[in-house]
Amino acid sequence: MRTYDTSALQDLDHKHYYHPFTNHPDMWSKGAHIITEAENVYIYDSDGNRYLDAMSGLWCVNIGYGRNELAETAKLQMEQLPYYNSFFQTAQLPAVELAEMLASVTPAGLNRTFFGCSGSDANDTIVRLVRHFWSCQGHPDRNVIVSRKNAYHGSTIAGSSLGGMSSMHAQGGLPIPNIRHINQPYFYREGGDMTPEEFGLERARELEKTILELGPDRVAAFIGEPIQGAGGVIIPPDSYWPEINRICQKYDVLLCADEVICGFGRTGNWFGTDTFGIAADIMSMAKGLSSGYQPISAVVISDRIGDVLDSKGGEFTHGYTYSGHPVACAVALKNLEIMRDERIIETARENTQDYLQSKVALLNRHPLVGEARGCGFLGALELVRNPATGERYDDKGTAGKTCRDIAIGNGLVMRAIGDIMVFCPPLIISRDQIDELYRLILKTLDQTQDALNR
Ligand code: PXG
Repeated sequence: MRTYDTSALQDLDHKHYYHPFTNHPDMWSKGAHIITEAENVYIYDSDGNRYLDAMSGLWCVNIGYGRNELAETAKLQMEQLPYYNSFFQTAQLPAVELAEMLASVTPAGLNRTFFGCSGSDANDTIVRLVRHFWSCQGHPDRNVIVSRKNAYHGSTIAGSSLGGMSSMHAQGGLPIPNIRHINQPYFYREGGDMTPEEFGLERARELEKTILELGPDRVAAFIGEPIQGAGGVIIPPDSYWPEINRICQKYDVLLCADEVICGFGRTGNWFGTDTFGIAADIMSMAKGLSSGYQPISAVVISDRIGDVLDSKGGEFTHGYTYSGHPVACAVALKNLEIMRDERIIETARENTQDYLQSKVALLNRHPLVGEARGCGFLGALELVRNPATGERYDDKGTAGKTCRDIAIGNGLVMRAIGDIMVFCPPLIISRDQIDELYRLILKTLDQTQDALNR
């Protein structure tokens, strides 16, 4: 493995690079961790160290690293047409083909796609699109979007407003008006004495209460991640999504599924909406759409919405220079062709998903773990001082940070969300690699507990 002058790179980084979601002084005390290469489920740093990347980059490299067909596709597309736009009645081949592919893999009735470059901008598009949908039918006041606390829908102004992260709202004067946040279906911490079923219904019915409080003629849409990813892999009880479906249908509130993490196999099916039976009118997607090989996002809309926009919407005054970028679309299309032709999602579901989840279940026995939960290729561990009571070590996320740093030292990338450790390996992870992941997690938990008790 090639190595680099790490400290020289870290100096340059320190001087010139302002990072996303980073406490810079904290990072500088050890130096940025510089990643230089990747293959399959492994990444390598500038010193040549290897890590099992149980985060798939940032929840996105679903088909794994090193698929040269994607590089080849990008090269050919750059040679043929590196850029053209989709504004003002033009289109490019890869965008048209990708839109058709998305119609074929998404649920019936979702057949048209608007392209962007990130999950955040996809959700911005949703805000403008659903408000325009109601406005062009004579309901400009039907503009409230209901979301959840602790949801993550991106980092742009509208994306972070939709999101329910209080630390994000604290910066930049957010949220924007007419976004309402209801409680999340987080059973482990908020379920109290209820059964999961009862709790799921109760949390879903907060949507109904909010609709009735505002008046159904004010509520444009509800948005939710099938499973909240960045919120800590919050898996709703089975009763939750059917009740949300019922409520949205009853009050004609558009149901928007944020599939940015859950899409493209992460929950064991093509989409989280398939896994949970969500009757979505709109889906936003990014990440696994190109397995992270190119920045691209998509908003797929129902035929009903498309028909209204066609007949009443006039020009949609929204778009990005790189909407439908030919290189990004070509790479995403190739990624989806590989997923479809190699049956990556189905094979993972049949061969490795249950095996991975059986290991997750075993982690419930570890004395540092209050709850280990998972779904498909997502896992989460609630780190606690006392598993019987769920008591945390502190409210500063010390256990999570300690665990993450120890994991890195052990050659494992997991993410700490407060004291919840999360992981989401590439779908192509093998059984042997799952064994390796499990061993590394156990070793890391043991060492973390020692460090915390010291
Ligand atoms: N929706 C969801 C559900 C996401 O997880 C976005 C939208 C925004 O996508 P872009 O491409 O604009 O980043 C995301 C992104 C984390 C973390 O803390 C998660 C994301 C991004 C960065 C960090 O785990 N998810």
